[in-house]
Amino acid sequence: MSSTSATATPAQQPLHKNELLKAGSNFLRGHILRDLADHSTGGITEDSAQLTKFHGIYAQDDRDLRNERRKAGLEKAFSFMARLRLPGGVCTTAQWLALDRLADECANGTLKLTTRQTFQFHGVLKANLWRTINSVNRALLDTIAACGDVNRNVMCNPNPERSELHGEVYKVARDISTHLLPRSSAYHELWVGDHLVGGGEPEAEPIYGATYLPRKFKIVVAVPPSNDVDIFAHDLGYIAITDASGKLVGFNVTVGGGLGMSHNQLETFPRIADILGFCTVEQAVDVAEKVLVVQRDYGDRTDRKHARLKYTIEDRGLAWFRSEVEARLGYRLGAPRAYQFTHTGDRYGWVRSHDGRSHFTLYIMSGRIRDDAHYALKTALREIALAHKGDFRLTANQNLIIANIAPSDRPTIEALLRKHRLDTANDASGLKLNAMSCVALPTCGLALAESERYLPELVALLEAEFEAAGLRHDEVTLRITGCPNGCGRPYLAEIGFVGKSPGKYNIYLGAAFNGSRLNTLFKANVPENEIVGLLGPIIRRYATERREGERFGDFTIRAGYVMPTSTPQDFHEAKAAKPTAAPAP
Ligand code: SRM
Ligand code: SF4
Repeated sequence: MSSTSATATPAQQPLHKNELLKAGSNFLRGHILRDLADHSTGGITEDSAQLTKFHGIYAQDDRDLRNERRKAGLEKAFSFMARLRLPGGVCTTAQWLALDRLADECANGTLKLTTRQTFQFHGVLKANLWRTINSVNRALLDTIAACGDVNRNVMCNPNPERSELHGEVYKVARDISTHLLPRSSAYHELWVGDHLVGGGEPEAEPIYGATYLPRKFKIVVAVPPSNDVDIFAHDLGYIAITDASGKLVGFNVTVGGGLGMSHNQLETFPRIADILGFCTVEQAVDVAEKVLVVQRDYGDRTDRKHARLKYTIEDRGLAWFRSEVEARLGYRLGAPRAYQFTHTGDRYGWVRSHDGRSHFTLYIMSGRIRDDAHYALKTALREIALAHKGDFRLTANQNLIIANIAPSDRPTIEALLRKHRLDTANDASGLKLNAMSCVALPTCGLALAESERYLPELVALLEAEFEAAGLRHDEVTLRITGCPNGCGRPYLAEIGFVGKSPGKYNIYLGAAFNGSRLNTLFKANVPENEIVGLLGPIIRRYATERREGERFGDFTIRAGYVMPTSTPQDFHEAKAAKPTAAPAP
């Protein structure tokens, strides 16, 4: 496969303006300080908005209020989103309580668990921004490099039931995250202390250089058989390989995954990562650095829509990429080892690890933690954090694990779960428990349609169809996003919805339940009120015609509703093979 923009030589094109901005920013300072001090507006300049991303901060506005404020001659209702760096999604109860308080005091009263195992605050006003970031740091957490053209939060399977193995892979995730942090002291200077750190001597970024990466860079660690981190969607991935005794011996390394695309722009496409080779545990950090450095040097800095590692590999080939990485490593990667993924979802409810500790995984729709009239989730989790002596783990599916509960403490946690009706939160349909959405409206500036706010209705509509077909407890992955950027990883869902315009979605079918195959466009531009009419008959046929153990995504391919994606272009065109034919027995 080759993308059309590969024919243009990046070297002949002018650099993207963000490259000049980064180069001239004095290692990510720019005019952020000046813009924060400007009380004449609730926003910041466009240049500062690009640079604050490297500090984990996004400038946003409330899109629900845009029209009304424009008519009233007011500036947009500006606020900020702040995203934490939380390798492996692990945090303490004290940290939870600090974030819970900050959400009320400085943000919109909610905490958002993301698809990449971390927290976001939404609705932080400019006047509260410094206090928010500073307080996060006082809780011994940070927001460094949570966004921007750098390595982002490193994900890792939370796997509490295999605590020893988790300890080993979690350490690798943390080590990679720490090693790839920007070295600029700008973050601490701006948000943590009130003076220059280290006397303001000239700085250097030994790994990144002054212009950092061409684009964002994402790393994950998966522990088979769970592919909860969706390893094939990320720039760089590590598949944990264990020996017969369950001890970690190394990783299969994956490269070149990524999901973002733009509607109808054939040169943009989601891509499943390739397996590059095998590395030992000791080599993992070095491999991360060298993979990142090759992308730093060869990634496209002229066109941000073509700047992710997936395009570098697509254009130049995996063999070329491997030789560049190995040349920098000074050794060859090993041959990939056998592994098997069975699912991408979380395992809900109670599990117990060998050390006798218990862990409770709780379904949280869209990862949004708030109190409303019917469900005081935020209060409940605060009470649990006050009583809990273990830790919390955020999952890559926007859910939460109350982890490491000692046998003697379990009755207390069980009582709190019961008191707040969280013990029944997991009694949902197989569809709901495997459903995810991105944020979209009103905070996301790129949303073309609703996502988080539409998910409850969408799930209820399709749940009714599955239930009527006798499939209430069947696990089927459903994901929706408000635009094609792919934040809820919709192209890896058996049923994917991608916002096209208000109230209209592209529907994608046919991804593998274990996250190893992308789905394909089934129908474009479907209005909300036509979704059930289109999917209902497929669900009913699945109930009666599926083979033993056949997953919904596999069935939609066998039954001819979609053909598997084999070229990037496939992704943009709906090509049903034989939509009405009965599948072969
Ligand atoms: Fe994302 C941009 C939210 C995971 C691909 N993403 C955004 C922004 C910051 C919008 C913007 O640029 O103005 C969204 C903020 C919305 C808001 O109000 O909070 C946003 N992305 C999210 C989160 C919060 C979705 C969620 O509901 O959980 C996820 C935060 C992850 C984190 O903690 O770091 C989130 N974003 C993802 C993922 C999934 C993943 O990484 O596992 C993807 C697809 C994988 C990938 O990167 O290819 C993803 N986000 C994008 C893209 C497209 C990138 C591309 O290569 O084309 C954008 C747009 C961009 O970067 O220009 C984007
Ligand atoms: Fe926003 Fe699009 Fe990401 Fe959803 S997928 S959060 S609409 S950028």
